Amino acid sequence: MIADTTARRERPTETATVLDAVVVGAGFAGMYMLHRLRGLGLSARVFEAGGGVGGTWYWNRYPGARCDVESMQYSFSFSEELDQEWNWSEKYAPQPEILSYANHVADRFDLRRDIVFDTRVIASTFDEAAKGWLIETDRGDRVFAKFCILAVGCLSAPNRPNFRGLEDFRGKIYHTGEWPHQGVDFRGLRVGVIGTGSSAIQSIPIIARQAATLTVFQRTATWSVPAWNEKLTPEYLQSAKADYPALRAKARARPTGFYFPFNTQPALEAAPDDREQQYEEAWARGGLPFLGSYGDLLFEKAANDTIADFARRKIRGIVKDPATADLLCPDNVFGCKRLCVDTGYFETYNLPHVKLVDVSRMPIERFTADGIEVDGVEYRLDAVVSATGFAAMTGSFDKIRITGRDGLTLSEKWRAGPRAYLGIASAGFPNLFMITGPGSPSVLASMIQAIEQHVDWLADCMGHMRDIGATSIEPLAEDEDAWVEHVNEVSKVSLRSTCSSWYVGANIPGRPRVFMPYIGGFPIYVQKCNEVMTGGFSGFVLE
Ligand code: N01
Repeated sequence: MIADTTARRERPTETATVLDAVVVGAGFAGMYMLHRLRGLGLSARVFEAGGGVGGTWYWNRYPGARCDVESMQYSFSFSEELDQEWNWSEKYAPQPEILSYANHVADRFDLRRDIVFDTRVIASTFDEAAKGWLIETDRGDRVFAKFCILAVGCLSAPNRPNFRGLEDFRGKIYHTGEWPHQGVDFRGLRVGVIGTGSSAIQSIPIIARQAATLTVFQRTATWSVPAWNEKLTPEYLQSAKADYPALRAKARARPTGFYFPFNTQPALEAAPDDREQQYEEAWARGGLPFLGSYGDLLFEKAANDTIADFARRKIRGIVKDPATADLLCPDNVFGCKRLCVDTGYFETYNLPHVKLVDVSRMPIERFTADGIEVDGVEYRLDAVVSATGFAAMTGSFDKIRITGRDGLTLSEKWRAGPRAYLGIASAGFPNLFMITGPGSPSVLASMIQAIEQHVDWLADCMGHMRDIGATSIEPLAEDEDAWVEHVNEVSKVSLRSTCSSWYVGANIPGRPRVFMPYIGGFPIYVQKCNEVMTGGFSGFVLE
């Protein structure tokens, strides 16, 4: 039985509304877009499937959910007053606090009056004659807008593997990305967790504290670094805020869009003892910056082997049972998949009621009425947590029937992989924009900084169109092709393109294998976007 997470409020249907812009999604991207559209004096409406703002942080309420970018940097930078008035309580903010922040932003900028909640956009169709979009929702709304802006998120379409026998299972199944708002009480239950990505490694230690037994089904072992999360002191907050704009500027200058100490020296040029010390110190600081220990870790396999060896030794040092430790040691490139940041993940496997089941060679065979069967063995379970991730980058677009020129749908156009100029717009779909779309740094940068850059660019673009009296904008196919080619070429330089991650769509059978985010670095990407703008929107046709 799949757990239900939402209840919808009643409201009248809209059928004759005409707007300058419709924004799909009220996560951080949709909220800031609405704010900028209002600033331009444009009429706008946001449709949001959830019952509140916050996007990812609205849906992902699983135990232990928190950010892996330091909270002082995981926030909007567009308002110095907002920066100064908000106080984060921990180095890595927990999900409830990030959701409170999203609600605070919505209230502070009076956003809610233009957001329609509990409403999913199901179709968006280009009207050639009117040069605009007809947007349809699952509540029967039909709204016309000149611009349609997709702020649908990169990790928002849950991946629910179609295991045999799912409907036979008598217990409850919860997806981490659609967690019940009232929470789940696992006390006394035999719980199974499928998956060992970020969502799983954050929730497993906490579920283990409640459950009678916990069985983790692992297909691929995960690289994870301790968070060493801590409370933020008033003194720290004060010193960080003393020159917040400088911190923001330093962050924007980094390939990741967030700031942390980064050692550009190659690992292969360091003496083994120095390297060991460097890794020890970086491990003691913890988090994603561990990957910044040396400059060549994601470019040279031999360099990567040094950090992978170190991390495997750490896992073996934590996990007492050697067979379990072996299973938990990844054999792929360190940081190839999104690196996880944990609190007590590996330690959890030392608990007597926690068991790890390898499903790499023998996959989950089926669900039974009483549990999950692997390799002829039935694991008896009362509840299952599906931490199986998302149809990343394109899944949220696929959920909407987006029809552009000549009846072509975006899903058809993207069948062999996403194609978008700068990850912002796609040829054949005039006046349709995507925020942090495939082909932009998006998930490889700090999401809020990536969102702000896109929204600012789009607002400037729409303001420019208004000033020159243009009513339509669309990328040129040859510029889009060149950009997509460039995104692919750049990805080959990084070891990140070498493993079966969601970056390349390989977590879900049947998806095309294409490296989707732009890995050339945030500042280079920003420079390209700025050049396009100062060059009179080169690569776009404006009419
Ligand atoms: O999803 P994932 P996630 N049988 O795709 C396994 C962000 N995020 O929700 O690796 C068995 O990473 C799958 O196995 P494999 C962050 O960017 C951030 O954890 O494909 N197992 C994998 O172990 C992150 O990267 C935070 O072999 C199956 C797991 O399920 C992204 O969201 C927190 C399976 C899915 O892992 C996604 O993370 C949470 C099957 N049929 C998320 N199908 C922060 O800290 C899938 N799996 C900010």
